Amino acid sequence: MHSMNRRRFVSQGCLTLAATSIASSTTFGQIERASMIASRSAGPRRIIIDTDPGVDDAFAIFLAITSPELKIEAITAVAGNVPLSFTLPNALRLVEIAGRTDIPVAAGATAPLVRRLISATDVHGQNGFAGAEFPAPSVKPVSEPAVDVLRAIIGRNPGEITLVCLGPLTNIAQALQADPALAGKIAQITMMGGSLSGGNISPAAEFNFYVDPEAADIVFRSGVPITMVGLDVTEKVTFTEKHLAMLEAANGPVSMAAAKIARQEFGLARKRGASGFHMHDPLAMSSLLDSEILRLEDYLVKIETAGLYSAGASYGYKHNPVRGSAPMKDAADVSRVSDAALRPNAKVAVGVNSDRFFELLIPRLTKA
Ligand SMILES: [Ca+2]
Repeated sequence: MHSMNRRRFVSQGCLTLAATSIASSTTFGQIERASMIASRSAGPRRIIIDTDPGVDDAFAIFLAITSPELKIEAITAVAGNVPLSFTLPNALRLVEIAGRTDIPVAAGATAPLVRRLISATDVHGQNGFAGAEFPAPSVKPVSEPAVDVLRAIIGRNPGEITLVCLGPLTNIAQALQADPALAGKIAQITMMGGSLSGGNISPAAEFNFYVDPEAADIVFRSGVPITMVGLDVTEKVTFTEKHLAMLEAANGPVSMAAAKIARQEFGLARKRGASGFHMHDPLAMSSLLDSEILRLEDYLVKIETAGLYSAGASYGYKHNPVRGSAPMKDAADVSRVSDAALRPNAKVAVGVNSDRFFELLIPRLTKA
């Protein structure tokens, strides 16, 4: 009996060893990850929010803070909608408003990996909150930069941490570049970004991918399981005056701050000729709270990094062949058509129940 147990133990040990060596020899390390995810402990899902607040980022962070299903391990700020000199204090303001100054907030990248920062002040105002003013935060960011915070928390908790990415993916790409083993330790990346149906800042590209296409490319090639919540669904979810009235009827600090930002954003929306504004980031966050809000489909997503007009475009392959652009006559490498089996790298949101989203969002924000 004893010896059988011992033999079983030894053979399991061999299996583990074999699985590990297979994992390290595959591109994506799926086997290693699968075993880690299976061992993810019960309780709230542990997340790090990477963000560029940002009007809709504020709503997403408030939704996360008011959701007991989530435990926010840290918030990392990045340049995007507005420069880091605004997104970092804005992230601090949001945790302070919500009474959650225990959440560490870290400063991330001030610029994309290789490009100049293009921001979105037409949507988010000069200050990121559509001009809504809040006092300077009294809390300070942690001294470690975002990349170190990401590496430390993920490294201490392999297979446990979900990254919720709400801005350009610069911080995440830098962390993956700094530590090649990191990808195998991230449980999942849920991101707002991309589109399979054209862009919003250019005809080709969604804003977050447009700002840092090289970072998006690194993330999509990392092998980390990705949920991509892009314009295909976020442009179908619009915050209107009706929703604002519900927030303004409540008087908690979170609902009042969200209403104040929304009230300002309606002013900018009218200038753009819109009657409301899209709930891009909170929709991505909501996918971790209610699996019925979004319909997801598997795709192999490729990011355009080379185009004169199309950098940051995201393309979803569903069938073989995975065909890129035709090669130039003088190109050394003419093998632009892959004959490898199509291997999906993302679940892409292709359908959305907008009512169900607001039935989640509004009650949570008005209770806080
Ligand atoms: Ca954002």
